Amino acid sequence: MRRRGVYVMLTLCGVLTAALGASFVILLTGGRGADASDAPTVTVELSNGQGAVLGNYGLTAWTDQTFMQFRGIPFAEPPTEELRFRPPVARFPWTGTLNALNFGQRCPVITNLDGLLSDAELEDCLNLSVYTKNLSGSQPVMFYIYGGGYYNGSAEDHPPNYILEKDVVLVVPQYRVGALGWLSTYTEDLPGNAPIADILMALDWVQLHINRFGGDPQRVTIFGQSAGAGVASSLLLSPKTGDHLFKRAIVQSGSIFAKWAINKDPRTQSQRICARLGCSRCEEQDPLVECLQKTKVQDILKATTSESFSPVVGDLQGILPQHPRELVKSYRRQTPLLTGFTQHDGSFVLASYYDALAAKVSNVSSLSVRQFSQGISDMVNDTSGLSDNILNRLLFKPQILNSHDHNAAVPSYFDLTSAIFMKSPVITLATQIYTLQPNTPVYLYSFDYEGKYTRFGYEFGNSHYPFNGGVHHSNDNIYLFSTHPLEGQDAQMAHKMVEVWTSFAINGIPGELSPLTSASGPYNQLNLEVTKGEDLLETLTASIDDPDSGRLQREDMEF
Ligand SMILES: *[C@@H]1O[C@H](CO)[C@@H](O)[C@H](O)[C@H]1NC(C)=O
Ligand SMILES: *[C@@H]1O[C@H](CO)[C@@H](O)[C@H](O)[C@H]1NC(C)=O
Ligand SMILES: *[C@@H]1O[C@H](CO)[C@@H](O)[C@H](O)[C@H]1NC(C)=O
Ligand SMILES: *[C@@H]1O[C@H](CO)[C@@H](O)[C@H](O)[C@H]1NC(C)=O
Ligand SMILES: CC(=O)N[C@H]1CO[C@H](CO)[C@@H](O)[C@@H]1O
Repeated sequence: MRRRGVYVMLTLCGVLTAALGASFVILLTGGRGADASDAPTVTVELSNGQGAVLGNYGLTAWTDQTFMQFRGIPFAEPPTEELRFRPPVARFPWTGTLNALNFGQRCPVITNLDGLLSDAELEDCLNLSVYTKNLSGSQPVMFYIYGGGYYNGSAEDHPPNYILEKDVVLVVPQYRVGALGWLSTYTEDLPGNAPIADILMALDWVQLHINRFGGDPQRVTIFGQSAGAGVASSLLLSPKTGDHLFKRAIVQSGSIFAKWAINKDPRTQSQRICARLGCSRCEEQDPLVECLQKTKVQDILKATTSESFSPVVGDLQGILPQHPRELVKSYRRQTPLLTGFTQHDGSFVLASYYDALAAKVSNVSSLSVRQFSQGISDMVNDTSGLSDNILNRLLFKPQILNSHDHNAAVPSYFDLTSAIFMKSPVITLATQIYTLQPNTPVYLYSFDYEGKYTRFGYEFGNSHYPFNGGVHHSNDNIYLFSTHPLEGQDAQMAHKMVEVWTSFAINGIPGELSPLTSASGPYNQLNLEVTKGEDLLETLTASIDDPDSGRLQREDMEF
């Protein structure tokens, strides 16, 4: 059965609304950290009398260098009971040595709950993992903010064995996901954006302790992908982010300017969930809070599988006091930025949409191309309709629009979904920041490499779709985190990606990439070779302009 989170409601007249955050089936694979139960260990004394942590060793993927790994270092108290939904509370110092040989619990996700654990144990997930080759060095720090549609993700899913080939320290913090993190009523008990506060606390932890791991607290680069890109770009815009916390930022495949990145009405959502949990007087604050704080983790997760979660504007912590459109106007940070998307970054939205549609109408081809594409545009609800109309006009050949020739329309569907959900929000972030800070480098990329592995249909398979995934959402991460057994050109691509990402962290220059010199370009096509494109708007029609776009269609399959 498809996950209920792929939540797209379709009315018969073809109007589509989507709780898009949850339709983000972000694709992660299990971690592949070294199993080193009887291997030698290493102890690091944290700063400020915090106590010590015990780690062990791993090997890098390509040259078998030894690195040290400290997995599951707690940085906050368990956000459970009255701390649930609240801003994180810094971890009380421990005495002696804490075992950091294993990843801590991932923050609760319905598919990954250990039924034997208490809620306090399940919610005790605010851990971070540190990987380093040299405890006495002063190396650049890369701080990764995972994706997972704001409802999933963990440190364990992001093995370090490629990135540690380079002389950097990698930190992967966990942050709260789903209802347990994002629910808000704009009140002290549920102030909103708790997961962003988790990340800010982990960044504070880095400032305090990372030198003990051979990291330079003055050279921190944050990087985040998908939902993690939403969080990373929020940090850039937030007045709560101290300038000292990081020096550079990488924002992969998404930004806070996307429709899916902001939760419009969290208060109503909280009341709806409260009612679904069988609690009463959900419209009143005290019973609502009591209900949400006392309900068991598992029941909250069960009641919210079809809800979507994301950051909120106007949280009581002041993290996003205004809409990003407003916040960006006073943007003053001089933080070099590397941002971009995959060539077919929206094809997973197309896939979710296709599934939802297929569940609703027995024969998707009975809809015209125009009706099909209108359903995609309606997800973002541009009330003037101007952008929908222009997109239809530009992306589809007129004779195709009223036809049922969906195979011929596939490249247009790819561009439509990619532009709306990923490319446009990224381009907006890049160009707005460039325009306000033209002397701070902004690099924009399109990740164009098609290798053996893909995250297309990672969870449920992809063979039932009448199209391929192309350079799918999250495929860039296949070359940054060691989740797949890469060979040949795929391994070469991983070398390339690691080189570009780490050199940006090390010296602020991402290999041979060219920075924007105007708000229209140039941009960089990331492949085995990096090539330069003149006008970044070209990326919006990458599929229809591609002479080889026929490979995206599965001709043998009917829509
Ligand atoms: C679209 O926006 C209008 C006006 O803001 C609103 O009334 C309507 O409910 C929205 N529809 C969807 C599907 O979000
Ligand atoms: C969350 O991610 C894990 C690891 O990739 C996966 O096994 C699990 O199915 C995902 N859960 C959901 C609800 O998508
Ligand atoms: C670790 O870093 C220190 C300080 O930069 C350096 O002197 C030392 O040689 C490094 N050790 C290794 C094993 O690279
Ligand atoms: C689905 O609809 C298309 C277009 O109306 C039609 O050509 C096709 O025969 C239909 N397929 C089935 C299985 O009904
Ligand atoms: C491996 C592990 O679970 N580490 C820690 C994760 O965080 C919790 C609380 O923050 C600790 O209790 C665990 O020891």
